[in-house]
Amino acid sequence: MGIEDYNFLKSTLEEVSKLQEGKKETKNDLKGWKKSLNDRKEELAESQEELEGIEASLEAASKNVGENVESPSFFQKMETVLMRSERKIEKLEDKEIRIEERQISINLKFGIIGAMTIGIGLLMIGFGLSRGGEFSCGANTGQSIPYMEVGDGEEDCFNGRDESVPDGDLKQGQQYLRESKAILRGTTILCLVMFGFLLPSWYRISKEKVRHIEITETSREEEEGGLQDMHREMSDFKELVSRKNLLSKAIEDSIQASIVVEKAIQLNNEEIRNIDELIETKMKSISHLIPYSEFLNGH
Ligand SMILES: [Ca+2]
Repeated sequence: MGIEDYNFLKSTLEEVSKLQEGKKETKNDLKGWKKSLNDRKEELAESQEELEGIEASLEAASKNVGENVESPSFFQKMETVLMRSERKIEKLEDKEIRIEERQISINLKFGIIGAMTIGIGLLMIGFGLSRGGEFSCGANTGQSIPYMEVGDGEEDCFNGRDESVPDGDLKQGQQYLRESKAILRGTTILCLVMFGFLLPSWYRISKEKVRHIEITETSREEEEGGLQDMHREMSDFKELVSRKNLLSKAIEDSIQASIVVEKAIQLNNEEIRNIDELIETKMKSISHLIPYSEFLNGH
């Protein structure tokens, strides 16, 4: 072998060695790309599975509601329903307040009537007692006794005047006494009748009001519960729809990225093929310098 042949052989072998190194690097790159493609495919499968689940839930919900729960018209309708429910709750609250106010005013009225009855009763009792009056035992004695004790057979005045009054005075005293008793009896009956009427009426009306408040409260609580449920349902739907949109976007992006990765893999494969061809060409160019090279090349 001449020096030129030797130099050519040496430089070609060096080039081949460099090419092989390059091929190794490209193969490493290829491995990386393939792994990335695999990861993306796994991710994609997961996203698609989740998306299918969400779509199934939305479909079931739509069937349940009888309308497409993803449509803006459905959300608008729901908003209207929610607003109506809120207004109803406000109205019920107003009603409760009104009933309570009325109850307070009724209590006040009954209180006033009751107080007036008691007042009138007391006035009448006072009047009745004063009609019963006092009997003067005589201007000079300064003593007086209740009319009831006049002419009862027992001397109550020191001077015994109560048992020796003229018949006319006695009759007058007894007349006073009768009137006094009649007024007291009348007052008692009046008070009994008034309270006999007032108390049951007040009790009945109050009970009715309390019942009204309870009914209003119950329907308000029911309405509030329904409103809460609707709010929860709405936010669930919204969350599902937004998650669905996010997933759809992610899947689209993932598909685009996979296409890019597949392209890179294709390019790497082409590069490896090119390197192989180059190595073969180089080896062929020196094969006449290597004895038994056909065996080394595997021929
Ligand atoms: Ca007497």
